[in-house]
Order: sequence, then C-alpha cells, then structure tokens
Amino acid sequence: RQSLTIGLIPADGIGREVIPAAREAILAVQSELPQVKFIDLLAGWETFTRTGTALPRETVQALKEDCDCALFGSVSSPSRKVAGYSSPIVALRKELDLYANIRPVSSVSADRTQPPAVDLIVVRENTECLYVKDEKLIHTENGKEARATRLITERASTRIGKIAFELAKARSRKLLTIIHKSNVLSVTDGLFRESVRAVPGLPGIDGRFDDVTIEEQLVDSAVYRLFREPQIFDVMVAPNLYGDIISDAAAALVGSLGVIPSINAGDNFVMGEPVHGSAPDIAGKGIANPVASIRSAALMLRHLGYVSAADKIDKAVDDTLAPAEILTADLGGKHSTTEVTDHIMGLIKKQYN
Ligand code: NAD
Ligand code: K
Ligand code: MN
Repeated sequence: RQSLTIGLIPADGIGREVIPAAREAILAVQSELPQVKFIDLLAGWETFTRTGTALPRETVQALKEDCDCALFGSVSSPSRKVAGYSSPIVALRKELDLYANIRPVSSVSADRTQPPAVDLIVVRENTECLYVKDEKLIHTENGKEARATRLITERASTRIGKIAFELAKARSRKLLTIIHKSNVLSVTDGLFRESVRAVPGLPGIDGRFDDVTIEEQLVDSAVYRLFREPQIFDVMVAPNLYGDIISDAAAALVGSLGVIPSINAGDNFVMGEPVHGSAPDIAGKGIANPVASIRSAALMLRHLGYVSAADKIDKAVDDTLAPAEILTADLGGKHSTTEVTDHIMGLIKKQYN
C-alpha cells in the first residue's frame, strides 16, 4: 500500500467532538504508516434534516471507491419513526458488508503488574437478526399488533463464527463462548449456535482450532455472570441484538461507555467506531471522553496490520487511564476532551523519542 485513505464520518453529537481525537492519534503515528489521507464525509440525523437523506450517495461512493478504511462517530437516531429516515450506521454495515462488529472490553489495572480484571471481546454479528428491520404494524379487533422478522442465516452465523474462532485462537486463554437463547428460540438461535459450533469441522479449517475451547451460555444468564464474574469470559460471539446489549453492559464493568472501541469489519473494508452513541446529554460541552474513538483508530490500524502503530496508541491510552489523573467526567475526572486528547498525544510522541 502506497497510501492509506481514511474516510471520516463524525455524524452527530459527540461524534463530532471525538472523531477529531481519533484523527490526531492516527497522525501521531503516521511515520509508521503509508501516506495518510483523510476524506471528510457526511451522514447522520443532522445531514438528514438538511438534505433529506441520512446517508448521502456520495458518502457510500467515496467509501467504496476512494477509501481504504473509515472512522464513524455516532448518529442521533430518533426513537420514533420519522418518514424517510433510516439509521446510516445500520445501512453502512449492510452496504459495505461489514459483517463483524468486534468490541474489546478491558480494564486497566492501576497496578500494572496485575492482569486486567476484565479482558474480553464481544464479537457481534452485524448484518441480520432483528436489525433487518422488517417490522409491521397491523390493526386487529383487539387493538394494534406489531411484528418483526428475526433473520438468522447459516452463512452469516458461520462467517461470524470463523472470525470469533480466529480471535479466540490468537488469545492466551483461547476460550470462545457462544451466546444464544435456544432454549426458547430453538429454530433461530438454534441455527446460530449450530453454525458456530460447526466451524472447527468446516472443510479447510480442520485442526486449525483444536486448542480453542467452546462453551455456551444463555444470554440472560450470560449477562448475570458477566456482572458477577467477568473473568470467566474471553471471546463471546452473539447474534446482533444480544451482542449490542452485552457490549454496552460490559462497558459498565470498566467504568464508562466512553472507553469502549469497536471495528465493523468485512472481507474488504474496516470501519472503526466508538461503541457509544451521540450522547445528547453532554454534546457540545467539550467533555466527551475521546478514548473510545482513539482506541477505535488503534483497533482499525491493528486490523489492517499496522500493529506497532496501534500498540503505541493503546499504550498511551493505558498510561493515561491507569494513573487516573487526566480523565473526563464519565470516569470521575474534570478534564476536557481536548485536555485528555493532548495528554494521550504527548504520550504517543514520547514513544518515538
Ligand atoms: P449514548 O451511548 O449516546 O449515551 C449513554 C450514556 O453514556 C449517556 O449518559 C452519555 O452521556 C454517556 N456517554 C456515552 N459516550 C460517552 C463519552 N464518549 N464520554 C462520556 N460519556 C459518554 O446512548 P443513548 O443516550 O442511549 O443514545 C443517544 C443517541 O445515540 C440516540 O439517538 C441513539 O440512537 C444513538 N446511538 C447511536 C449509536 C451509533 O452511532 N452506532 C449507538 C448507540 C446509540
Ligand atoms: K457509535
Ligand atoms: Mn449499542
């Protein structure tokens, strides 16, 4: 690769305050990257209110034709139905076939000789389940009735299973937990579970995953155990909705949604994205935690093979979180987005001296 072209889609709310921090982190490690170029792209609720579309065609086209990867901030989706509006992040995941949402959740021990208390990865299927958004409202004699389609395919479950297996294999504990509810949803969750379980036996994969332990947990008890004994989990693989909920829940264990990164990955494209939303309660105040976005940039670079650059970003973040001196309000601190970002950038630059 001669150059690395990165689409930037801050979208709404605090996305606009934290994506610039992710951009700075990439610039701080650019000596280890091919020529970096950024392309600013529009999407989101504000774009919708101005232009009538939440995901302009030019954005999708630029991502497909000009970009090697992208960073997405967060979108403000109204919780009521608005004619013509549809969430651009859900659409982008489908449009670019970013079928795996990989969400590492780990704590940083104040005593750095101790292993982190929480160290897990949620691997969320990113294209189907209830997020196919096939919903219908009908009027019956007894009032309104709403129905939704929940799609689970063998193809999507197998490919997310493979990603999860590969991640588990690369970790020291090599434990994969399949999250499902097939005691009740035996057909849909049953297919998910069976498809993931079949991965080690797939043609061409035989033997490669021999040392990975596979366990399973019903989703409700998985959340309970996650809160009581998070150390029992290593890599968790889940259908779309369970994965969404579990990763937000896991965020509570490490202090804040503001520190949890993710990537949306497909076979040909990767998009970094903080797990949090647009946080309207704090948007515009300059106090959003930039760590989730900065870590998302590192996760994206790592996925693209720029491991040493990603390590430097992650180390600077850990060396900021562990002493707990320069923190935003969500982590009990009183520093601004800019102050925390500047501090992390300083710690990245130090590693090149
Ligand atoms: P949220 O993640 O925006 O916020 C939840 C809570 O966490 C809020 O109190 C918020 O202040 C706090 N928080 C989140 N990120 C933070 C950060 N970086 N620093 C400090 N505090 C942070 O979830 P919500 O309030 O349920 O949703 C708000 C909007 O975001 C909704 O319109 C929702 O649809 C949207 N949303 C978008 C995405 C996405 O873009 N992928 C994901 C989730 C929610
Ligand atoms: K987000
Ligand atoms: Mn979510």
